[in-house]
Amino acid sequence: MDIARNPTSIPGNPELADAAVEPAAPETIRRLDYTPPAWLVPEIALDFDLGVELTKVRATLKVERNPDAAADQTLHLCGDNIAVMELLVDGKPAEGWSMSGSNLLLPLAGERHEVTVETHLHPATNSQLMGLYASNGMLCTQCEAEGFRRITFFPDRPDVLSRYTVRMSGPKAEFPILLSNGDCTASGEGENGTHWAEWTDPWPKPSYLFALVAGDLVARTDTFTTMNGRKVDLAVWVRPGDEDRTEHAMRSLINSMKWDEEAFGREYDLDTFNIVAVSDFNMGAMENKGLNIFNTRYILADPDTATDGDFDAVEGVVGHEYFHNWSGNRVTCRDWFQLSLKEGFTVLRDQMFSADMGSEPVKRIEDVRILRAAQFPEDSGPLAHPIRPDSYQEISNFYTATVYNKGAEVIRMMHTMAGPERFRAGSDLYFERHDGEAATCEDFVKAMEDGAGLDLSQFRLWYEQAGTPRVTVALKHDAAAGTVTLDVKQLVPPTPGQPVKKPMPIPLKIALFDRDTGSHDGERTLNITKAAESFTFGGFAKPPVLSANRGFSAPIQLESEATDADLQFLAAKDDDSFARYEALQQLFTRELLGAVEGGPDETRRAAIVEAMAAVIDDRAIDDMMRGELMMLPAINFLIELAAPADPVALHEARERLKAYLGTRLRDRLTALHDRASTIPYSLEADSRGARKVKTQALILLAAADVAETAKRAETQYRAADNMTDRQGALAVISGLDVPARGELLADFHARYAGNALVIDKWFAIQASALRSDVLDAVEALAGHEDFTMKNPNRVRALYMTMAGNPSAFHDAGGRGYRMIADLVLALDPINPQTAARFVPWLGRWRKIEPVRAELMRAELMRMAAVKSLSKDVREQVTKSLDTSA
Ligand code: B3K
Ligand code: ZN
Repeated sequence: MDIARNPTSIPGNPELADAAVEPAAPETIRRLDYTPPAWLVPEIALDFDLGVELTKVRATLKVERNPDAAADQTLHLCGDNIAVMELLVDGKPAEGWSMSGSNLLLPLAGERHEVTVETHLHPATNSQLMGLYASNGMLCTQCEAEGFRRITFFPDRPDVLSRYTVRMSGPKAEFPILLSNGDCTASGEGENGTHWAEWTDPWPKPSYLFALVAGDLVARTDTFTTMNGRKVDLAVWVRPGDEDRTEHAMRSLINSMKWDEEAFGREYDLDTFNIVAVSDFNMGAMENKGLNIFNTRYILADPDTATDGDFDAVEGVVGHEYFHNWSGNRVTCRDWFQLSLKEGFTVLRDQMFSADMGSEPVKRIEDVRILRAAQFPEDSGPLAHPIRPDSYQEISNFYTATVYNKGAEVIRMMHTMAGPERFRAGSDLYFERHDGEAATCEDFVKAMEDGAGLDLSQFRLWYEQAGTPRVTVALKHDAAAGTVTLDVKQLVPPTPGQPVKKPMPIPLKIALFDRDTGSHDGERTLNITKAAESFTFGGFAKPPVLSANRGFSAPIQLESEATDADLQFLAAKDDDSFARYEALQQLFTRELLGAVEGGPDETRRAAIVEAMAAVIDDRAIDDMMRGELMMLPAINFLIELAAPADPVALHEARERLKAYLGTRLRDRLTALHDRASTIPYSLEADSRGARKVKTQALILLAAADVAETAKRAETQYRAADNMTDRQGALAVISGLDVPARGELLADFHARYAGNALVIDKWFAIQASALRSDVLDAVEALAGHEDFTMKNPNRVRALYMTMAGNPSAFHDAGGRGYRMIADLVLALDPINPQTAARFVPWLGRWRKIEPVRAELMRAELMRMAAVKSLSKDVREQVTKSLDTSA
């Protein structure tokens, strides 16, 4: 490593060390370069003297040589944007230390030492929201992945586990509540209106799980008694005034704790569990041991301000962070390449939890929709990576749909192959074997092999190879033999750095339906292992209808030769809800892709109307499922299939199909809306289902009859006693050219003034409107007094929504692309992590028709030419432009 290259790193000179450090050329970190840490830190004591402008931190590390590592005399401590104010070794001023870039190198002669370092932080100006920062006057931390090094010098890597003792003191009036990980072990009053608290976490943890919160907070409290009788004090901390919106979060927490005991045998392990909600947060939430910190968006919910979708998101994220207590905290990751070890598994766990709390089939459809809209494009684009990546420059860029959602699908396949009992045996063994360790994906796979009795040798490819396998199925009937043969072929497309792929093992669930009886002879799981394979089944005098990848048993792109009649049959008869949904989606997809190529297909359109009418009429399905079945595929998914795509042509074809359905099904949709409107508000499934179909009906009707639907939507808006109905109606109206539009948008803004989360909705509703003037609106909203670049939720509400609105983002003149690039450049110096999240939208240029593709690429080049780009944005821009893949 390069030591002391510039005057800022003169050892022992805090004044100079505080000066800006030249950004180093981005270094690529490789998975195979892993080496164990030379020094361990079994204990750390942190002492915070808190202030929003200045916080002083004194860290005392007990360090000892790692017997399992190569001998190294030098202790390497990571730092980022911090300076050494004082450095002691065993109580005496340290000697011979130096800086290497922003890291501290300290030569140590003995086997164990005590190292004390003081740093000074400026939370008020920390706009990156990593490390210790101020949000609305409170102090909070975010350390994953590499934020702890912005607080103190430390071996900031997940395989160094330490016992933490934290003492903090500060003005009591400003920070009446002082929280950290573990349990509060002492507290008291200090001088001059200060007070202090000491928190001890008995569980060794990596630095990324450290957390501290200080501020004026109020709590909803409750208790939970674990399966072995431990009484846990629970608290959800929010700003005064928000406490009435925490009931659902608390209920979700209690449900999560109970569920993890029952479903996975996992018990909570401290006397305290605290959740804190903060408004300025880079992502959804963070699983810090015993002190989860959340984006307010995933905590605050009540019927007036949160939609049913928001309620579900709160439940899912509260569950997710809680489940990390075992899958992430008790068993953590050896290095950041293993991120999916905790994230993929925990997403699967939260999906299973939400399915158990609500409707399993509906949850499955929602999860697949997210995977297809977010992960499939990633997997087929320039940023494609395996769920266990091989290299990175900035780890923050790898908190992706691939690591999270595809990671969950991969473990779900193990669940499918093993069955629930054996899967549970595998997960029990994993937790037992690796409790207290920093583990690898390989450890998980091995535990599943040993505990669940699976042979996963070929299956490991799912961790190694990127790209969504394309699987083609074709059914051949032999009337004479009474057999049917299924030919299955697979192709894993090339991805950056992986030009040639091996065939993947794929558990493919199928059923063969009798056309006459509408039933099948049982579901089969085929274990596909080769590039081409055939399976023959007897007992078929007549050709059956194939239902394939039932339940979305594998994260693949399936292509079949099913006729429209087959799809219509499955859409009406399939007993697997996902397969039924999928058959309809395929019908829609064929029609939309065909319409762009050569105009609508009248026969197919008629079949779609018939299928949709059957869905609306079917009393055997509940409204939650009906609402799912009524949704047309998202443009961002269609772009994948049409590549190179004309997104606006696809969007227009989709609008025309909506209008066609709205016209042909007008009476049914009106009746559906009327029926659903009579069901009173509650959080029960029938009431939620009613709200879902109401909005779906309005969406289709609006495309057919603007004036009539606007009236209907306005009535829904004005009568609404809940946010789902109000937002659903407003979103429909905001896409229409009607007088009520401006009035209702203004009403919404005035009604919820001061409620940040609802004002986010107000921005998002306008940015998602399917209107030709949406970019003008976005530009105007960027200048609105409620807009700020400092709050990631607000930035995402406006710009992430616009980027996901194909008719806006793909504006023919390239204005949408330009606006996103401008945003990235403006946001990068403030918050690089959030800025980098916008780059992949432009990175999809290869999927888009050549004229727009060139405009997208030009914006990437414009960004690439900016010298001061952060490491985060630089990596995404460079990879998005790379044509070598
Ligand atoms: N583990 C955190 C994510 C941290 C992201 C840092 N850039 C939230 C979660 O997945 O639970
Ligand atoms: Zn997570």
